[in-house]
Amino acid sequence: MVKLNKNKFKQSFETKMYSLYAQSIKDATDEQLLNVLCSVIKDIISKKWVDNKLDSQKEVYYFSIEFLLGRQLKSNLLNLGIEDVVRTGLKELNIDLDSLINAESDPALGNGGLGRLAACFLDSMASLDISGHGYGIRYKHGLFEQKFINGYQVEVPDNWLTQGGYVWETVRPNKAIVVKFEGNVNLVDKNGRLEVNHTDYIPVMAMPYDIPIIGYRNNSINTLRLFKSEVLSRDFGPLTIHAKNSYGSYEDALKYKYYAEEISQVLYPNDSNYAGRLLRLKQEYFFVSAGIQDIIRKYKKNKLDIKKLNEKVAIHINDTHPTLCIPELMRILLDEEGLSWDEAWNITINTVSYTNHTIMTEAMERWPKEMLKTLLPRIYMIIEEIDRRYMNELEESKYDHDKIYRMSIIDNNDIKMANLSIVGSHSVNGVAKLHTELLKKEVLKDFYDHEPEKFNNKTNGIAHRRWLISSNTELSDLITGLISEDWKTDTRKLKELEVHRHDKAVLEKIGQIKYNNKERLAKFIKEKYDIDVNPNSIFDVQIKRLHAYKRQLLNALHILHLYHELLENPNFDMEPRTFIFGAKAAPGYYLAKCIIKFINSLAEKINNDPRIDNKIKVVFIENYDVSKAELIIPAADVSEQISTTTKEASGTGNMKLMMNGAITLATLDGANIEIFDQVGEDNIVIFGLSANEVLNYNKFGGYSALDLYNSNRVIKRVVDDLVNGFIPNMEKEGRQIYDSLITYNDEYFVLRDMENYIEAQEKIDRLYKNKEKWNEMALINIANSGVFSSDRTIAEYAEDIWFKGCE
Ligand code: NBG
Repeated sequence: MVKLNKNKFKQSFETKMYSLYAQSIKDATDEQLLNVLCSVIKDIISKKWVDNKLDSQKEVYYFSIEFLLGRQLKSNLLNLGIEDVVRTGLKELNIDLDSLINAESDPALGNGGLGRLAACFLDSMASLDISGHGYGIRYKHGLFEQKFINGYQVEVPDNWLTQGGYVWETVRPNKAIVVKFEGNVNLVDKNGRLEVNHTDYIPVMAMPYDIPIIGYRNNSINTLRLFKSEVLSRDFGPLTIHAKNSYGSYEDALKYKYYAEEISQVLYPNDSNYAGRLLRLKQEYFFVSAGIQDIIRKYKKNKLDIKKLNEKVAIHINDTHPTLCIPELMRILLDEEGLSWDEAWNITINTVSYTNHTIMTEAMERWPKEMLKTLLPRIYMIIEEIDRRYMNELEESKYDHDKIYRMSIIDNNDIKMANLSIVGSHSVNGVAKLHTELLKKEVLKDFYDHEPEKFNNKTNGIAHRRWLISSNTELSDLITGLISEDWKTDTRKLKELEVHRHDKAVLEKIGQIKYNNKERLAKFIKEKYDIDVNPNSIFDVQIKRLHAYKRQLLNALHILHLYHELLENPNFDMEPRTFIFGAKAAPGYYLAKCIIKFINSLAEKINNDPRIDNKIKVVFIENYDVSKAELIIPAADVSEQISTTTKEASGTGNMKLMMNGAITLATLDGANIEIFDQVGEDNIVIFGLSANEVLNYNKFGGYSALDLYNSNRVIKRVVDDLVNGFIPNMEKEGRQIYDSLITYNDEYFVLRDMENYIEAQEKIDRLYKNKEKWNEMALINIANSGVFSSDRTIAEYAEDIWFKGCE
């Protein structure tokens, strides 16, 4: 906890305003005020940030191609424990802290769960006093900004660096690193030692931008280091001599500039299939090479023995995007440190660990051999050698040919990154129990059978500081009032709330807080979209990326069904509902974009139909991002987690919503199963196919969407509406969705789960009618959400993976 004197703070603020902008506070814009405030806070923490760097404990480096940070000001103030002083200090200077909080840009350097998880992990590592740092890319443009025009998603470039920089970052030119692409590699025998000559390569400079990651009231500050790609500066002198053509002509120089700067231009708006090919591969090697070189440089500066690297350093790869960490570390140990293959390999395996985040085959990265060979000639050689040795090992195990081929790292065409990750690391984990079981028994079965000890589960978690303490202050304060402050550092203590489950006053208070949060969201919706929503209606929320397997379509078809019921019978008994969606579709994912258009058209029709007396409202929140999530989640009554069973590796939105007292409506998929285990069947609503049923359909077939359509009146009615003009302005999109369901026998079994889902929704309706009972369910959910704090997850990673065997 930092001590901050109010008057001193005010003084520093004023002085900083003059030194940065040479003007007085009263003439400053919000952006300038924000900059000044962040700069004052950076001054306060700067010494600790440096001190922390001299830490002697083992260091963890978390490599991730995405970090979806969200705004930092509020959470930094919370973690430092100075929000109150800053708020009052600013007030005395006539400045409103909340306006500054909202003026901060929301760095969207990630697509969804995977990137947000990385951000929660950074928060937890700092808060648990683990010296754990992130490496990633400082994309000039993060995830696109989503706009709806006539109900269609339109993508606009994200410009989070509007003022030329980000308020929390510090650039460190003295720590810049050169990353080499392309060129020729020659191996020369130098007195029995192999010397590697890499010539004619293209050097790109990785410029580090550091963001402080502040632990919760523990004086610990870690670093997220993001690299920006730049041309090599003259200061690196001799290296340019090796560079291709030395970029003599003006035209060549421009080409080179483009080549270098393009790498960190834009985040790929896709988390489930790999796109952008060559440029994406460049991005991956760029940040991996810079990060690994950085680690080794720091390690050697401390005069430590390179052969003991794994005792002091843990490298974690977040999905396969940073898998090149493995051959890159090998390259440095072999070519630069002169270790033997076996020594280098041992160190590498013992240093690196890997998390898998999906079983969707389309998301399993593969790189064409030729592409990788041309772009990264030395790395390719090393991967070839890893593969050759691994194949020899497998041959000895007498596995059959097919199995060996499946397990190979390089096949006829491609390099399989998941295989390389498994072979080159000492730990492989899934992100929820079911997901890990599926990895072991299905997707990665060959590897599990071969080396079962490598595999383990680490169920995801969320930073409860951001997702409860900071974004739902009223609820957080109520909890503290009931069970004391200890839950903030040990979320298992939330369980103590359960003694209040029959306390009417407490339940009422929970209901009241939910209502207040709903009112706040309703106000936002009114201001933004001019839609009136009733805070007394059920706020039914589905917020996540738009993907067929997540089945926003199932939700939408159910809304359509309810609408029909109301039209047929105006006295149809139902609690008023507000269906809230937030989702971006990858720009090239046509079906997902059709579903967005469908939901928007449906919303347009329903919201403007006086016949249903405002019983249903549908709101699609534009440009869903971390800040919107912080507004929506505290206001949710129902949390829609309705993916096709087996497809959602874990989910983390499900945990955030539960922790804020929403009731989960779910299939038994991903971490929903663990939520079910925590709260028990009375406090969650479950429906749909089981994992085995889905696996059986996948293996043996037998699913017919057409049969369901023909035999079920309710299904037929809503499916027909996709193409019969009932919902205007979506002819093409409706047809596309119809085909995906019927013509192509939908692989996500939307129609198969439809009836069951309708029943589950009816149950929600019944449950909500009894407010006291509903609030009790909310309380049970909050009380049992403690295990989903990312502090628990990170403690497990630390104990079982990163610090295993350390004293
Ligand atoms: C996502 C899964 C989610 C999971 C997050 C974080 C990818 C590739 N995977 O279910 O779909 O919660 O990872 O683990 O983005």
